Amino acid sequence: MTDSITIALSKGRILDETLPLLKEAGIELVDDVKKSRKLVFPTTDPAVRVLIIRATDVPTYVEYGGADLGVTGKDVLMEHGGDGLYEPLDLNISRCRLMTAGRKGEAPPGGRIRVATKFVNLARRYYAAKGRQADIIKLYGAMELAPILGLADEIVDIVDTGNTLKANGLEPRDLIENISSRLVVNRASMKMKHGKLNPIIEQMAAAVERRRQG
Ligand code: PRT
Ligand code: MG
Repeated sequence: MTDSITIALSKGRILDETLPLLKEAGIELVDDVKKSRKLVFPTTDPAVRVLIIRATDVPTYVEYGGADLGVTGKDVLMEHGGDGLYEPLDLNISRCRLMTAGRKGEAPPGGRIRVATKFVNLARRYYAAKGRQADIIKLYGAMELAPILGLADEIVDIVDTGNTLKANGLEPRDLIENISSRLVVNRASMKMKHGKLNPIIEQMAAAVERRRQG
């Protein structure tokens, strides 16, 4: 079906900001996602359906063609590696910073450093690029606990207001990357379904631009 489109959206905080952008591109979900347990949603465009999945699964679905388009955070894309994906549009939503953080008032250790994070690939690349020897410890959540309990010297995590770090006796150290959500496109779909995808991408870009103008 070269003219039907599947869009993979991240559930959670990105979703609320993504749906209005899609609506401005003429794609509106028929059901109330908040009240439904469905994973696949029809839209007002019979040729377009939407998957609502974990943010970390979005690049995988788009890479393997399970979805033609996807929306997820730049942090997730950096961790995934971006293989097989085009990234044509910065949606300028769900902005935050990817940072290192450690115990308040303490300098990072001089030699080998222990780092807890869910972004293991990204962290490995980051410390290697800085010439630091790092042991990366994979956690799936509550990274802020690790330095306090002596599990790690540093964490790599998302920071927005900084309140979560502060509430756990930590402080931000280095900025790794400014993060926002991105539109990603499967490479084969970009060629095969260009006629259907291009207007969606252009209309989403226009919606982002209108917001930038305020
Ligand atoms: O929760 P789940 O494991 O299913 O997935 P997820 O955690 O990836 O989803 P979600 O919805 O929590 O976040 C999805 C995306 O939102 C991330 O990949 C980022 O691109 C983006 N984003 C924007 C954020 C934040 N802001 C944010 N503040 N993601 C997480 N946070 C968390 C952060 O992890 C930390 O615990 O908020 C806390 C820090 O906030 P402050 O304001 O206290 O600094
Ligand atoms: Mg979360």
